[in-house]
Amino acid sequence: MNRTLQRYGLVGGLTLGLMCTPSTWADVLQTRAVNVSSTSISIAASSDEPVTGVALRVYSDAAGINDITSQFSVDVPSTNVFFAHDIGTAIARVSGLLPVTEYYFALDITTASSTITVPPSGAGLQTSTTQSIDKASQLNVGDAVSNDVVRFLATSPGGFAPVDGLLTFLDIPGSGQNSIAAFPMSGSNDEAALDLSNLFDAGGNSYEVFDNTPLRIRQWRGILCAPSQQEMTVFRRSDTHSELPRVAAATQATACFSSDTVCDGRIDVLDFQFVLNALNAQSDECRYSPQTDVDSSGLVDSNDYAEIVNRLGDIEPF
Ligand SMILES: [Ca+2]
Ligand SMILES: [Ca+2]
Repeated sequence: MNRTLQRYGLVGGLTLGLMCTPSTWADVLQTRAVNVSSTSISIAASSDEPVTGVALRVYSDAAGINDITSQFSVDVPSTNVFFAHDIGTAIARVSGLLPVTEYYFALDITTASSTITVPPSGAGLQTSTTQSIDKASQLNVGDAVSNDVVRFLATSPGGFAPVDGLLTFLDIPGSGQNSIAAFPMSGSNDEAALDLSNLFDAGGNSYEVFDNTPLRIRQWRGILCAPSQQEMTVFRRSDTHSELPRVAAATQATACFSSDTVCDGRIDVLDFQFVLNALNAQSDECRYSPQTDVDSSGLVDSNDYAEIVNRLGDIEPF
């Protein structure tokens, strides 16, 4: 059960955190390796204070002894994203890496009050392994890459106001793949565009996202939410896409059946657990995810349980 819950991100998972509240120092709430290609890896981070500086260090060893940062190009794309550092979200990227190679990372996040290194000294470094092939070369051989681009709105808790700087992640539960991550595009009505063509399978090939595949979308809200509540999770399904033309379509993705809150095609205790985690959350609170409000009443309560209980054991098609 715990393993299954972790798969869907419903209990503590792959996050690194410094939970030392109350504190006059900044806390780096989470880091996550994202947007992994054959030559680059990005590390996303969130802080509970506005970010004034980001430095990424790359190591060849898990102990953090052999610093190889100078061999590569490091930049901080979030510097150019309006409001990102102001709300405590950041992405640092290292390019020029070798394919199929494991690298180790430490991130220095500077705020007005302190500089925090993540992971902290003595803890295992964040690690990620590059993919085996270059996406561009794959495109050149004429393969149809028709996975779509999922657009997702970045709004403040409650969904009332668009917020630049919210960091949106997308992955496929159970695939074991890194998330793809994006900030809202400028001039896009505050939507993040998440290109499913940037998902890779275990062999380093483009991950073919079939129609109706469950997609997990998470958002980091930085200083807008309390540390324990800053990640919001929703689930969607990939839309039907056509193999031709070989151009990805931008889509909002498909909502999941309301009682199937974790969108795995069956109504079971997982769906119940997801709702339980958000019990009593109102739509303007950080704990609230529209996914857990089964009846869309604006409050997560026993009525939402009842919706699930009424369908318990049902499997697709609902
Ligand atoms: Ca389910
Ligand atoms: Ca409700």
